[in-house]
Amino acid sequence: MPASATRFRTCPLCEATCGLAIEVAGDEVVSIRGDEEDVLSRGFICPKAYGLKGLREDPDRLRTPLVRRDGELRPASWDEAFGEIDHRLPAIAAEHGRDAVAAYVGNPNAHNLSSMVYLQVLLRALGTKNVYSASSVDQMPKHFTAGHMFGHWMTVPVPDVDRTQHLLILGANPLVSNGSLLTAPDMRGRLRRLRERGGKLVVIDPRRTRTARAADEHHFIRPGTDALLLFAMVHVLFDEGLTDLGRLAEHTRGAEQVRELAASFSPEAVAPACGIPAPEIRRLARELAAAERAAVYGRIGTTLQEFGTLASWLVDVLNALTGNLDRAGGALFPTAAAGQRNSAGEPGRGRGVRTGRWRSRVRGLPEVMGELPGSCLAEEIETPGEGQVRALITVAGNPVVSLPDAARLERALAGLEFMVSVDLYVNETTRHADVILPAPDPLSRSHYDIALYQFAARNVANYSPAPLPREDGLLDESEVLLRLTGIIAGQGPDADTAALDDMVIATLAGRETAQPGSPIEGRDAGEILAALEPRRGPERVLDFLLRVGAHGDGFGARPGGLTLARLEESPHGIDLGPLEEGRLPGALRTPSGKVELAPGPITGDVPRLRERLGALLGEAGNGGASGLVLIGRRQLRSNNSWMHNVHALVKGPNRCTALVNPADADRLGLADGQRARLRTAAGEVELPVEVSDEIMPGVVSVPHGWGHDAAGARLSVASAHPGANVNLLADGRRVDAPSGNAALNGIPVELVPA
Ligand SMILES: Nc1nc2c(c(=O)[nH]1)N[C@H]1C(S)=C(S)[C@@H](COP(=O)(O)OP(=O)(O)OC[C@H]3O[C@@H](n4cnc5c(=O)[nH]c(N)nc54)[C@H](O)[C@@H]3O)O[C@H]1N2
Ligand SMILES: Nc1nc2c(c(=O)[nH]1)N[C@H]1C(S)=C(S)[C@@H](COP(=O)(O)OP(=O)(O)OC[C@H]3O[C@@H](n4cnc5c(=O)[nH]c(N)nc54)[C@H](O)[C@@H]3O)O[C@H]1N2
Ligand code: SF4
Ligand SMILES: [Mo]
Repeated sequence: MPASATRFRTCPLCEATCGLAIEVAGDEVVSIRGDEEDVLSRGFICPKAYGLKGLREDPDRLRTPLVRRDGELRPASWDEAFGEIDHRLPAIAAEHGRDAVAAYVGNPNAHNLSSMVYLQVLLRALGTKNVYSASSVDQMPKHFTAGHMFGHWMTVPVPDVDRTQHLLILGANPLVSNGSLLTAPDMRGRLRRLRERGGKLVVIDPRRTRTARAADEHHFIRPGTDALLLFAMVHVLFDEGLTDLGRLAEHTRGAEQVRELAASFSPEAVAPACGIPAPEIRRLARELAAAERAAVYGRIGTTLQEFGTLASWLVDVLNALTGNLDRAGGALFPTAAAGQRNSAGEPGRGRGVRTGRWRSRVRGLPEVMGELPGSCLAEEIETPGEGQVRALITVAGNPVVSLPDAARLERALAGLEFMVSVDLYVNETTRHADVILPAPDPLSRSHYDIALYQFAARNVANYSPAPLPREDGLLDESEVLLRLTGIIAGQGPDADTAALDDMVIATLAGRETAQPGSPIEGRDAGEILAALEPRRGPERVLDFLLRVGAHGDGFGARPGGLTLARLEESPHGIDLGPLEEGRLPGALRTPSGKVELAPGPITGDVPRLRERLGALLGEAGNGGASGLVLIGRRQLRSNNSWMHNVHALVKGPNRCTALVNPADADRLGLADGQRARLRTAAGEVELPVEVSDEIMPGVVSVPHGWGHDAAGARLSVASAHPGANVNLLADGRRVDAPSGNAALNGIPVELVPA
């Protein structure tokens, strides 16, 4: 038995970025605990962390490339795999144009340093309009509203949970999800401390979730009506003279327009549609306004729905109108140490954002943030004509389970001319690939959370080297992505990836030295590159990003500032302090130099909301033929679709159930545990019913990420607990109009005994 050692590593599984203390012996994981000294998580972890051991040891996890031969995915060498890609992919782009090759990039890329750095390089080389990602089945409305209100997609306000006295949460369950667009490990502890210091927690959710149970107050809301509720709260603020923009008044435009727009959404007008009585709505608004420091926070329930943009906008409008935006204890803008693109350039003003620079070919949905909505992917593959998608690259994504129109997407993938996937597994999606390139397991790669620290409730920086060696035969994902880039750039399967890597850093350094306001503005790029020696790969880029970042040493300009070397000496991370208030107007990049409270691309969707309000009020019941609407939920031991092959995380009772209120169960003749069929025009699934009054009458909740019974997938553990793919029920035409984000919550469904 080799001697054991403890290695510290940030958990890459969710947005909480907890510090892990991993005891290793040789190449083996002995145990995984929380790192008590981690500057952000202080020892907190959830049960998923231990799943990293199972993931490392999983015999189903890919350890060699696979290439399809005679219809079958067979083990192959890297040379064969890249050779096959080189043989087939560039030819498709050459014959049919660049847009014929699409890319879908999934959620785990956000937790992967190599992909954060090199995926953009690959996508740029592809030069296709058909870029898709998990963002459009997730947080795109947040980017859309941040972009139009503050001038940059990433300028998303984060609730200051550690200092607020009043937190209003809509459509989020951080006690289970561990927070999203809110990197704050141990939300249970943080929310408990909020209440201990006399603060109040209010939760608005169609389900009495764990978070709702830990709150002072919980209200059921009819799915998809958050924008109505929030509008009514805005209405009350104006109606009762409770608005107070405070310091931001002179840096804000459009408040008057917001008042006019809110005029028709009185609490009395929206109450019957939302299911929350008008006096309660008035009280919610008054208490928010009266609180000394308050924050409104909305997540998946408010974004993955038909009015995601309006709901996300109104969350920030409420924060602004109550004087809580950019104020300690309110909603603040983090100052991430690396890669914070929203604070580049001259402070206070900028070019703002543009959407719709191109449109999807079939449905004409606008591009947002350089990508098209995932809801369009199936039709872009299936619909013949110029610009049809004929080849697809997926990196760390499982669109067959994550996107709407799952059945149609399966058919579409099966009909592609060529498909390449970079993944850990042969799963529901990658089983359609012609070549699968394996990624190393998370514990054999280094980590720095470039993405999630942009949304952290405290400014921190933490780098961890790989705790364990990479298994023989696997490549770092940076190498995989650069070789793919080489192929696409016409350099063949053996491109000089070291030279490509040199180009990546030289480009970054060149751009930064030309950037007004940068700490290295006007410096010689060659001198900067020399200072990064002898680092290579993702670490070289990370060192660069840290040093030019807000807390960096500016390559000598700010002695004592952050460098990667300093982080290497700090295995538990470096605490950079609480979020700062007063970042506005400096952090703004709008052309006006103001916070735009009523941007046209957002307010243009208000008439659609008004129409919906009319329809809801006119309707006798709600939902589909059974009077039901479908929503999702997350579960502690799941991670979207991909940790279900780890036995420790899936053992026990079937979790993929339909939660139904007793009143609905009675009405439909369903008993707890009975199997039932959920049906929409898009598809049908069968699953057991769980009867509980924690779910609002008229609503049924089913978790996503299941449905692991696909032929040809290689998931021996998951296939024994398959569950059903809830996105078989989702119609891809239901989207949030402005952002194109899918509306996977609030789907009218029919529920019948099986
Ligand atoms: N354990 C675990 N943690 C995860 C994940 C996981 O799969 N498992 N996934 C990670 C990812 S990718 C993300 S994006 C985050 C998401 O993090 P959260 O947003 O906190 O995720 P959910 O638990 O899905 O919470 C969404 C809540 O919205 C409610 N809801 C549904 N429709 C509506 C509506 O119309 N209005 C309102 N007000 N509420 C509604 C649901 O009942 C649910 O309680 O979680 C991350 N963390
Ligand atoms: N109905 C419904 N649908 C939803 C949601 C919902 O709430 N309801 N939530 C949506 C949300 S918020 C999200 S984020 C999406 C997630 O959607 P996706 O990102 O498409 O799916 P994941 O389940 O996260 O799958 C990730 C894939 O990455 C692979 N992987 C993991 N780590 C690595 C790695 O380091 N490298 C590589 N190359 N591969 C890796 C896994 O094996 C898996 O195949 O699902 C969305 N879909
Ligand atoms: S909460 Fe998220 S980051 Fe923390 S241990 Fe669990 S999965 Fe990992
Ligand atoms: Mo997500």
